[in-house]
Amino acid sequence: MSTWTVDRAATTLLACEDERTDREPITDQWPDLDLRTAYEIQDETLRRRLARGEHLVGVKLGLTSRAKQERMNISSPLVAWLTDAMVLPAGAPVPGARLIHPRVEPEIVFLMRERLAGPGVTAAQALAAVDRVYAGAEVIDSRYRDFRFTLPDVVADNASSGAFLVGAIGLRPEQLDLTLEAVLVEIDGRVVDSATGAAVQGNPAEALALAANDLARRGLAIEAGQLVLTGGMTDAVPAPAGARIAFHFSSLGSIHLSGG
Ligand code: 0L1
Ligand code: MG
Repeated sequence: MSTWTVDRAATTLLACEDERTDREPITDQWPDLDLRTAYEIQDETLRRRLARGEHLVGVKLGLTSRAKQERMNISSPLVAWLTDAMVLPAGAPVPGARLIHPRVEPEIVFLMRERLAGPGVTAAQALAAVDRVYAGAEVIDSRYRDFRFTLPDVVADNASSGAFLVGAIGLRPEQLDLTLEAVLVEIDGRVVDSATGAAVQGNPAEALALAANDLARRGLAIEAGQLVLTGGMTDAVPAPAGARIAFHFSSLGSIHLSGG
């Protein structure tokens, strides 16, 4: 019988984060860890973040694009939490000194005007609850060595949350075509990857609906005023000290980051 519990897993993952140490996947020692329990671990880590003074600012989706799913060899999207401690001020470098092995990915971000509660939310209903759409950059940082994990592992680990940045241009949803919104990923002046919003579940609004419906299974909802990161559009890129990373969106502007 496994000696792992929700409490022990939450303590272990938050300690890895605080101490900047990586580890083997929890499922190596707790192979029976199921998704429901993994989300309980995720919620327990959120409870502890809030207890130490962080504030919940939104929701993030992970593994919503084929590029990300193929890289991680996991075919199901997942949902996790964003707190204010993860916000990266514009112009700040990737906080390499507090992270283990950060990687950066471009995302489409929604700012919610209304509460969105599943089940049964459609993409159109989801979009109707959005106030503004932004470009975003997520700095992911798995607590698992070499980013090796199963779906329950990464759910428990709050979907590799690290830091995130929201761009300066906020458009109303009707001002752009989310499926055609393109991003070019540039590193040190060289374009290394590209995608459009269609990479994210066919339409980022589908990802938003998915998040609301998924949260509803736990009796939760996306609240007005919260941000939703809809998931990496491309594979994530490493952010070594000194690297100059830019995500150029077709309508939402550019986000510039330096490796730290
Ligand atoms: O580490 C990971 O790539 C899992 C989190 C996925 C984040 C994303 O797809 O946006
Ligand atoms: Mg992401």
